[in-house]
Amino acid sequence: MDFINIFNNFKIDGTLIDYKANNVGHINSTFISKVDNNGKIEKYTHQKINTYVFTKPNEVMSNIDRVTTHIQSKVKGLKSEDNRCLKIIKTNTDQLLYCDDDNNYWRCYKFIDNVKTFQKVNNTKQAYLLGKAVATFQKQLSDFDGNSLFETIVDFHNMGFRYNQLEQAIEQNRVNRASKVKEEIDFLLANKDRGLMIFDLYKNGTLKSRVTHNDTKINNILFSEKEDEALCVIDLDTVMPGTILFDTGDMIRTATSTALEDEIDCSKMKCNIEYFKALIKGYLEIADKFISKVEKDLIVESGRNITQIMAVRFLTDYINGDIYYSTTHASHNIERCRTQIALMKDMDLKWDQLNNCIN
Ligand code: ADP
Ligand code: GN1
Ligand code: MG
Repeated sequence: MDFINIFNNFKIDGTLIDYKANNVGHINSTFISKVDNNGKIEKYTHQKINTYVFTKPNEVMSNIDRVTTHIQSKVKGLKSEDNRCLKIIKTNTDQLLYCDDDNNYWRCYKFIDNVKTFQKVNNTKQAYLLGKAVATFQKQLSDFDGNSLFETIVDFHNMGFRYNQLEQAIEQNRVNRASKVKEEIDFLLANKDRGLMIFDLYKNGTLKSRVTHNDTKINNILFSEKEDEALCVIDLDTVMPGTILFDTGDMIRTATSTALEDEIDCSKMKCNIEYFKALIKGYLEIADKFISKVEKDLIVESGRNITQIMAVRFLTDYINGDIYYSTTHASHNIERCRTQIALMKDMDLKWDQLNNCIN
């Protein structure tokens, strides 16, 4: 990869002085660069879009361009407004993407500096702020026409489709891993029917179609340095029409986890009720004004549901030989699957307590 060539293709004033990879996400390749602009240090994020996952990068960028323009109009005039929304830097030829000689698609954002990111929630305040940020994002886009967005990954949260992928992976058993994970397969197949419910209610119109983020895990949220606000929801590749339960689900999954997604010791993975309470308090302070009764009644179910879909997707990728998510070692995806199953089981043990928090 010739980073300097990539850098030179974007409209950036100043001299590149440093760049380094950021390996936090599971999908794109992210680089943070530092530029000296007449003595002022400025930072940028360059990302190589994973075109195995996002087969139409132009459609992804068209969505992000329109969504960020919309959110920018909502945060105009607020304190630290530049930190509240991603800002795309265009190419020298005014395009949203640069395609390099190897046919890799690159985009660039202004790096949002002086913020913090977390891999898991460490206290109730962070959970509360995360809930508020997700509801604020939904509110900011509540007047955006979702039908005009491209569906960047078709059937992304369609549980039936994800189970078909799992069943196909088991049948093909390409790398002979299926027999090693019988326990996980059995658990997830036993949970299939319940898991289908939310998507079925969305498809039959009981759950309203709205603009959703679809990847509201904690490390996609930027917090202020003082940790008194969650400023910005990033990673907008999957902003599409959906039910808001996809977003409540993923924030519950990641904000209530007592361990990292890839913790090896699953006994450490529990659902933290105090974090859940704080998260929902923050979320409902804003979302209670626009969510319906049926959506609210399914909030706890959404947490279990999105945790389940992640378990299914990690297991599928493990059985397929790690072709979708980035992994650092051969058992990475199955470790991720196991933590998600552990979290589902602990949610089940605490089911009544969780539901009581909503009411
Ligand atoms: P992925 O799709 O691979 O998860 P993300 O867009 O979430 O990629 O970026 C990965 C990480 O890079 C984020 O979790 C965040 O820490 C950092 N990051 C990305 N873009 C920015 C930005 N504009 N400002 C600050 N940090 C960013
Ligand atoms: C991926 O891109 P990243 O790392 O924020 C994935 C999400 C999963 C998540 C699990 C496009 O998110 O759906 O929830 O990993 N994104 C895509 O950690 O598949
Ligand atoms: Mg991300």
